[in-house]
Amino acid sequence: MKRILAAAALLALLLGGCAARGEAQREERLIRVGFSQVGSESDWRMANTASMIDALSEKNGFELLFDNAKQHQENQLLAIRNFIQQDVDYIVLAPIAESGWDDVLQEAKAAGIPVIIVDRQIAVADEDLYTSWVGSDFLAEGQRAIRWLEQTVQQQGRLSEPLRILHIQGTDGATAQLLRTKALDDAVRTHPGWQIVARLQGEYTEAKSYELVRDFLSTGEKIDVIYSENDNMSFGAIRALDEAGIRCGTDGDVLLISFDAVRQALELCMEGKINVCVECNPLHGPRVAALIEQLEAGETPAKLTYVDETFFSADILNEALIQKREY
Ligand code: GYE
Repeated sequence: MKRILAAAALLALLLGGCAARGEAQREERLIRVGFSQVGSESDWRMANTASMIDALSEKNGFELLFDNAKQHQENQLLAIRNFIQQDVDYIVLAPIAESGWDDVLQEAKAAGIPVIIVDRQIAVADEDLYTSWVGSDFLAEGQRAIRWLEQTVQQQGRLSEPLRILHIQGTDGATAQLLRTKALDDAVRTHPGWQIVARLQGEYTEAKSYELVRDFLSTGEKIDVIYSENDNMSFGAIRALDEAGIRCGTDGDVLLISFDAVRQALELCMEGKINVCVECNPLHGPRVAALIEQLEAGETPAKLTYVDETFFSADILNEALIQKREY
């Protein structure tokens, strides 16, 4: 009996060993990707994370090591160093801000690991420190918002009248912040009546924006426009405005301009609470997967790839259109 048990155990061990080797072989064929994500500060970011996880899945031939940096650059640096130590095949970085990457990307380069940047851009002395970038044209987004504002105030016959603008900014030094801000600054320079009454550092979150807008409104200062650099900060602003009894949107006293065009913002736009949603597309997962496939095939992908985007206002929105969108 003992001998039979021992033989069975040996067989199980052998079979187990074979299965483990089989799995290892299968896994060896997976492309190992370390992805350092900024955080989970917004609906846009959640949609971006979902898209990356979905595209870089095992069924698509990838093993994804995902790290959420919770909006801290130090965490991103740690994550990248960890990926280097684990000798991944590719590092994908969604950088919180543009600067501060030279050293860690030198280390990735020395380890021979290609780096792909997604969403915001990086400012490095040596452009060879990354292979490719894919994301949005944030300046064009800002300019789209400004064109909408110019046309709207022109239709209202007040293009050359004073316009008091409350500016809610995203994370300092992020490309999306720098360029959406640049578009507004450029416009303020060319419209003598336009004035930025305050700049609030909303960090792309609803909570921060709500607090700052609430405190700002308590000063009693009047505003005509809110230029909010993402939808979640717009949600916070709407809450603060509601509490202060100030109406925004198509029938209100304050024009609300928002960036991203996530589903909840489009609903609010259709209801007339947000005047315009400037689209920012977060669905970069398949784009990053395609870049990796290109590199695997020995091709050289474009250094910079910009995605196509548009904007939405209440007149063109309907429920069917909103439901058809992926985020
Ligand atoms: O607008 C915001 C997110 O970098 C485009 O980051 C991205 C921005 C997006 O948190 O919602």
